[in-house]
Amino acid sequence: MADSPDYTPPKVWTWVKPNGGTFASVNRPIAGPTHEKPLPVGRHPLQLYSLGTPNGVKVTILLEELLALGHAGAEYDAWLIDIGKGDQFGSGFVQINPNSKIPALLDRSTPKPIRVFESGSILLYLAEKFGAFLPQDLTARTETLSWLFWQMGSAPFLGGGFGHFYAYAPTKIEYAIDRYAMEVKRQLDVLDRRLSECAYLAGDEYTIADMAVFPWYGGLAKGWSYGAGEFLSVQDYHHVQRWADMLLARPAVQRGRRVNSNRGDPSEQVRERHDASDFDAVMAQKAPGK
Ligand SMILES: N[C@@H](CCC(=O)N[C@@H](CS)C(=O)NCC(=O)O)C(=O)O
Repeated sequence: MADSPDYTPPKVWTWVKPNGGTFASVNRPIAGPTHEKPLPVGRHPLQLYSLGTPNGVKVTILLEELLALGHAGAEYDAWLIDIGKGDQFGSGFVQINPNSKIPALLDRSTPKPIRVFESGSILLYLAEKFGAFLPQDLTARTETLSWLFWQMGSAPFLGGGFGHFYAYAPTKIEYAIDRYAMEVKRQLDVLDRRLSECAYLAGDEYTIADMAVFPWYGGLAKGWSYGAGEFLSVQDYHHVQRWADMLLARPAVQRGRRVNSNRGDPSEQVRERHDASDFDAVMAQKAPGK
């Protein structure tokens, strides 16, 4: 791979494998499955194929919140898709998400199972299916969807831009890190100003917009993402901090963050979730003397 200062792009780009950096082994310029692999199916109506990344956690937070509200129909099986090992390119997964990215959902409660991909689309689908966390009032509903779509449009600059060049790229490129640090700080300021006006992003009500934004920007504010808390002075975004603490205190958010997690403290990881007791099973392993 050429060093960036001396790099002149060729007339036609060709795929040179590997190009270095984290995820280089799974990245490729073509879509479609790489291997035959049917997906497992559990007993619940909702089958979630995901991983405990910010995009995955959005959905497990919503499912746990729905269950906490008493929506028994939101019971789900959560299967771990290991994107580092290329599970997203298995034939069964690609049938559910042709874009080969987690999360993907299959709703088997309908006469013909419905597939849903793109985390924002999954949040909207579930919120509408259960009539929860999406206000009915047109102004509040529209504000919710505006922040939901804001997240979907903004986070690639945080993850694919800042996170990639700050933490994962094989070389530190000042231009790229500067460009994306500037944008991410601007985004944090957008959130901070909004959250200085109201408790939640859409107003007084906790909605799917908060659930979408929290794993990305709440995580960044709490210093979980890319080891970049100090670099981005995240403690200065006081309203984002207040909001992130409020969400973190919710038991459903705490549970949602643990589902399909394969990183960090093993006793916090609920790699697959098929029943509420799966949380207790992991906690039991953590009990003193065990
Ligand atoms: N816009 C998509 C993005 C999903 C996404 O980027 N997922 C990542 C993990 S957070 C993934 O599956 N990456 C695997 C790959 O790129 O091969 C969504 O919100 O659902």
